[in-house]
Amino acid sequence: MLDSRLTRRKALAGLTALLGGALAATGRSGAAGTAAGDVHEQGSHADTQGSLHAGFAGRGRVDPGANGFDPGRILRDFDLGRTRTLSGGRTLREWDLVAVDKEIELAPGVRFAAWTYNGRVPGPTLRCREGDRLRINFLNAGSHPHTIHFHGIHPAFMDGVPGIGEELGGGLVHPGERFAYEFEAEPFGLHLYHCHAAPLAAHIAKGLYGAFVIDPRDGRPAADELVMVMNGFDTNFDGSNELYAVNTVGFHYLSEPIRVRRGELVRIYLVNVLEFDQINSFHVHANFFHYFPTGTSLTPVEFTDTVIQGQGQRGILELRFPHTGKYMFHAHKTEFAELGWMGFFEVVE
Ligand SMILES: [Cu+2]
Repeated sequence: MLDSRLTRRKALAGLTALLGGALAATGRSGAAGTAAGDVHEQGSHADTQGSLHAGFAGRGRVDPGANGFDPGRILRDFDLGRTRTLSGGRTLREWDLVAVDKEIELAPGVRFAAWTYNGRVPGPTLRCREGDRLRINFLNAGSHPHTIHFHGIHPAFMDGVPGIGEELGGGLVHPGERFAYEFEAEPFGLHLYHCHAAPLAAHIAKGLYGAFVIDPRDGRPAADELVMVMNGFDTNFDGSNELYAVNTVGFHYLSEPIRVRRGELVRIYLVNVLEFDQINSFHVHANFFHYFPTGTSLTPVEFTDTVIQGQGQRGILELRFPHTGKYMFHAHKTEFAELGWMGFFEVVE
């Protein structure tokens, strides 16, 4: 269950200690020392750093089997749905999404009563091609009314907003009810979907969201493609987040770095669904990337190493790593980084 006693500060101290453990386990004790220094400054248990490490080390790691999803796999898990060709040659692409309540583990020992699409947070990364006909069969098997609101271009009654299109079965979908969202895939780019039931912040913060990729008709250049949904969790219902992450599990990519190949094009689909905080950011060390806001143009607008996104903003990053080794990536809002939103790329030959 939720640990209502987990305050933001306690989370910081505990997770920073966890970070130390994770880094020590991968032989990066120098960075762990830096983290311990932060604990020191927060007036926490710096003199018991060793025992804190031992305490968290004893709790082990988040078990992907128990959670039912693995951030290491979510990265490259694109759900293309079921397809068939309609008369006229068009593709109908179809998915089944089920809203279910589910307790998940966000960091070792930190549990959260989430609301999920298909039992995972973020929900499946839905991927299609510009011009496809899309059908999303939604079943609400959760305990509260929900919807699926897609970003993109579509008619009002397919918008997943309470009160709109309810005479046609749309709008709010009550527990036990179904609705099929159907619309064209447009425009190409990187979008998202999320529940739009009220109170909106609560329904999003509980975990009802996912990435939605519409490929251009002619595709994009071949690349190692990664989905990163930047999120956070209010574990004590105080209206602010106690833990930040990419793809839900704090520090996951610190202990299990994302392996990429030297010189290969890496394409990151970066989505910010963070509630309660006004901005989020992504920074990569020792490298620069081309940035395509919302992915709606094939021409990048920026060559940078840091990008800021407000809630609901997203963009595509393209980069190559010229050197092997381990490179950090993290929110450049350092508080978020220290509360879980940091990781490593491990560049190999
Ligand atoms: Cu909802």
